[in-house]
Amino acid sequence: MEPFNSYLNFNRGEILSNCNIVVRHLSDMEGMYYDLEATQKIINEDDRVIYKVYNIDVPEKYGHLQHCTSIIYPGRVGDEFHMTKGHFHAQEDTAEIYLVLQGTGKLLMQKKDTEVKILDMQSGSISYIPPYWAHRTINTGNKPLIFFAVYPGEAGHNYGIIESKGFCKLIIDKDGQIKVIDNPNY
Ligand code: M6P
Ligand code: ZN
Repeated sequence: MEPFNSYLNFNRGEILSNCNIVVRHLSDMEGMYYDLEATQKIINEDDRVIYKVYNIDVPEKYGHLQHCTSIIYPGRVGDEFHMTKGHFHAQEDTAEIYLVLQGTGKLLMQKKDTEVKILDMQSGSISYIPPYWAHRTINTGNKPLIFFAVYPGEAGHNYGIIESKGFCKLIIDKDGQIKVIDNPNY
């Protein structure tokens, strides 16, 4: 394989070459926000885009490094802030790094024994997600949250556990304050 450059628009988070783009509407995340009524209402109205991921094409193999940008648009579903689905790595002993370019948010992480860690995300923050921690990103601000991620080629995504149980904590807007609460459905 030959070396190559890609180009990132720092303001918009878009990568213009060598890329595949994942667009996640709310309907792609049904059941992941705890307010099911609010979810259904939004899906029926405009099924808004919650986030996009610009993935640079690299072989999903040991020795390579996957890298991408994610853009989480600001907003809430009910009182829960816009967020990614969240995942464990299919190859669980693989780590990941997030570098925030713009916006503010939280990085919610959880191990299988339900130990939880939440880190702040803001422009310039570099978060290290060690092996074995599931990770979800939440936009708690009123601008897009844009971050760059790098992880091992073979890591893969395991969504199953999160799709069925979610995380044990939720991050919500309570009267204009960012609050971490227990997930009533966990
Ligand atoms: C980050 C990385 C990607 C991931 C994306 C969206 O950019 O962790 O691997 O795909 O966030 O998160 P999710 O896949 O959980 O929807
Ligand atoms: Zn990951």
